[in-house]
Amino acid sequence: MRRRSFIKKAALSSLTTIIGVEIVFGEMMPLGYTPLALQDPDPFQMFKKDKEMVVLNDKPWNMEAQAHLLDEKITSNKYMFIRNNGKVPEDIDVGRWTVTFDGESIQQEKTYSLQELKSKFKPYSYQLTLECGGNGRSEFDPPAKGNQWTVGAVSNAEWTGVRLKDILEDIGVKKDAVYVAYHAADTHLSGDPDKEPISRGVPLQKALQDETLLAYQMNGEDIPLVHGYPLRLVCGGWPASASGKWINRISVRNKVHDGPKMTGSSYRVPCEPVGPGEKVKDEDMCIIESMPVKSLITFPKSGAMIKPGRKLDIRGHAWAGELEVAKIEYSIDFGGTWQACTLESPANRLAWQHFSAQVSFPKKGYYEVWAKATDAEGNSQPMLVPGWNPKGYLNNACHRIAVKVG
Ligand SMILES: Nc1nc2c(c(=O)[nH]1)N[C@H]1C(S)=C(S)[C@@H](COP(=O)(O)O)O[C@H]1N2
Ligand SMILES: [Mo]
Repeated sequence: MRRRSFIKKAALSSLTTIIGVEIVFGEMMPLGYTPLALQDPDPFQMFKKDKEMVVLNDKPWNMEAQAHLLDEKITSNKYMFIRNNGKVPEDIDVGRWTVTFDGESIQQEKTYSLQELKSKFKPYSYQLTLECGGNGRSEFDPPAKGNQWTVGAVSNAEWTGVRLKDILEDIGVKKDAVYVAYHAADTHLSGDPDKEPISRGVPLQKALQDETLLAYQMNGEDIPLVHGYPLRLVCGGWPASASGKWINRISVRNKVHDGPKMTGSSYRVPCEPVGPGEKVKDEDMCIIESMPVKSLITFPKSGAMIKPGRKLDIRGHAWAGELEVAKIEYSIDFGGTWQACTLESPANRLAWQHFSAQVSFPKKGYYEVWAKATDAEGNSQPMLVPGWNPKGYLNNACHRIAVKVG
């Protein structure tokens, strides 16, 4: 008979100390067992996410949607992906939240309370598409380190807040300003209070766009904590890493911002294409700006089955960074021929666009439906994984679903 190995006395007494009361029958606990009281809380419950969301990492928390979960025109919190680089701030006192504007190129340093921002500046609402630069990373070969996002690190929520440009106008920006960077309240995984997990920025022109917001609401409610409560920068159409959560400081810089995750291979790709696995010199890497054209079939779920002779209604969204999507087509013959989908206009600039089509299949059997969007400048999605890069960014390959007719 195999004997269970039980927890050691010393380990049991330290667990008892942490839990604070006697663990009755503690000596019966199997070796290596973590009492539920000490396990991480259920992330689905903690972040109010749907059970079909997929956890990619718990330290820090990272979670993505599946394509069919993103069917809504405006993404609800329960289907919004989570990308954290550090620890979510705790014990936020919203009544005392402030944001300080500083940097070499600010006329004078100024601090606003959240309340002042809300009362002093006019609010605006926009639907904005936020896609993680690493969405689609899991398909690169050789593989790239980092969260193995498939297709679900993208969202299109409605954000409400004040325009960054209105605030910068109020304070005054010096002539030599080139970049606007964020600093936030999340903490580094190492616990080092002097280290920021991430501090990125955008060129001044992007910061001054009408749609660039310091937002305090998402979908008409307070922003959920994990998505940046109580104040978040939103720069639609750019890698979502430019949209800082938990913002408490904005720096107007006289040079390209050099905070954590701005340099090296972070959110940068080779300026010129390189071969898979190639080493790229630092000076040959360029910062990702507008995201490339992409689309997602959100209905039906891959694996759909239909009866012969029946048409299949498909639908989804397409987006193209700073640009509008000009057309979207589908193929049922592995990209041999393409048919047009119906494409809607965006709710506003930088929001994703909805498409739909009615697909007929010639006979019984296995099919794939592929979708391919083209932006206003004529760039189309590649059918398979595009240019390899060290961190696996910008995979905008056509999305595909499997369909069985029979
Ligand atoms: N302060 C802060 N802002 C942040 C991050 C972070 O870790 N800390 N992650 C960034 C990255 S890489 C992405 S993709 C988006 C994810 O936003 P979401 O979690 O609200 O979907 O937030 C960005 N803003
Ligand atoms: Mo990201």
